[in-house]
Amino acid sequence: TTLNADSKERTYIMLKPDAVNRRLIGEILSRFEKRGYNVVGLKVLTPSRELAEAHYAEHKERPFFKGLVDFLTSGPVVAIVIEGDNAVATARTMIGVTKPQASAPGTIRGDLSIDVGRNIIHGSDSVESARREIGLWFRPVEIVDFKPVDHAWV
Ligand code: 3AN
Repeated sequence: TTLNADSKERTYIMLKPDAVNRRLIGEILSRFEKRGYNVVGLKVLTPSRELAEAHYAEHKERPFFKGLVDFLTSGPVVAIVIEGDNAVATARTMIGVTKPQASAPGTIRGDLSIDVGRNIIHGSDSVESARREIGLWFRPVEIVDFKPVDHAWV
């Protein structure tokens, strides 16, 4: 089988403290794996305020910023780098929209959440954001150069 030119696109996925507390790590990770994506970076950590604020820097002036940072730093998150064809856009489709109640059934938020402040998962919104966020959360040595043996089954 041949790999197309986009097959190495990477996106940053983060399971927020609500997902970890609700023990949804396996449920959510499995969706990406079953879809055909490779997990090339994975760790559990409780983010510092500095890291959470840097991650959400674009929302600094929004009224919900402090609450968002309080929430993200309240407990462990799972930081994930997903790799595969069109990973950024496909992951966003799989996640749903910002408001869980507007997210279609079948999406991660649409199946697993109802509260915008507790929407369980983050996914980069562009290839450029993905590059920035992966650099923020991972050191290069923490991401593997993964060469799948065969892609015929996905
Ligand atoms: P998404 O995560 O869908 O890309 P963004 O980037 O617009 O959404 O917002 C980042 C995070 O900020 C969301 N995941 C959500 O947790 C929080 N957020 C966004 N809008 C609101 C809001 N109106 N009230 C509370 N939290 C919000």
